[in-house]
Amino acid sequence: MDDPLAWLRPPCVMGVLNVTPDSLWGGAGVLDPEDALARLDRMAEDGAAICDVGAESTRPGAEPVPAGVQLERLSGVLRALRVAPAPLPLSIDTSLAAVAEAALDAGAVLVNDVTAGRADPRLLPLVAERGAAVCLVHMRGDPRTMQRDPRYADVVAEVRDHLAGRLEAAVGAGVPEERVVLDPGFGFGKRLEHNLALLAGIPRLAELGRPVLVGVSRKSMFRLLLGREVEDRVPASLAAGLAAVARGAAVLRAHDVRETADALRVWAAVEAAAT
Ligand code: HH2
Repeated sequence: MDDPLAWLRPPCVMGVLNVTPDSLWGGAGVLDPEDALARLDRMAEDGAAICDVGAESTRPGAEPVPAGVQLERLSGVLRALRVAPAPLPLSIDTSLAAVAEAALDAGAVLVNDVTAGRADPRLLPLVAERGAAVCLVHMRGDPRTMQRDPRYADVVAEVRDHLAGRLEAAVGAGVPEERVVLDPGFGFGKRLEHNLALLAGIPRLAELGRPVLVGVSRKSMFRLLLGREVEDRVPASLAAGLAAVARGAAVLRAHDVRETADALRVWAAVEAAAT
């Protein structure tokens, strides 16, 4: 495969397409191929650099979804890609090699694994073998347990050390360092104060030398900070995303692609005027 991170021009947007019945926000349910393509077209038009397709909710308390069920949910998207190439690069949000493999077969360039290769030992070798890229995410425990009283002495140092270790594991499995993106995993085993410290600490995470991806879109940290419910969290998501980009984040994972892309364009225009 050509450079699987060629789409990554910081700062840019990773749009979210959840083919799930139970996601945090905007779960599309199972899509038929036509609807899938329409969603992808819209996301490309709205300004996403890549689309992250997921068939398993990883919200706090969610149960793991077996590979067979994930593949069934993805079948419409995968069938659509057999008929027409996707209008933008695709990422697959999964921890299971069998699901990642089907998406890579259909042309995905990135595997977004919230367990950073810990859930399925075959995942990182698969990424290496296929010349794909991988997003390694920090998570405490698993979605069922991660929000049970998470504690850190220094959350930024602990997340950075964990990501450094997972980066080493990926390289050990044969994934070139240049194909790795790192993500501190907002909401994955963190309290509000941890999420805020990680946003502020992005420069220390960027010291690892890899692009930092930030997924704060509509997360419950905004209920804790502002009292806003999920349907009312767009302004908060944009503000947190811009704060992250101002500190060096390269990619914003977002449900609201148009709004996020607009915010980034304004930010980039101001940056350009300043130099
Ligand atoms: N957050 C979610 C899912 N995948 N991947 C990365 N790299 N970073 C994230 O922060 C991240 C992620 C959870 O959000 P969402 O997909 O909207 O919800 P759900 O897991 O319920 O489908």
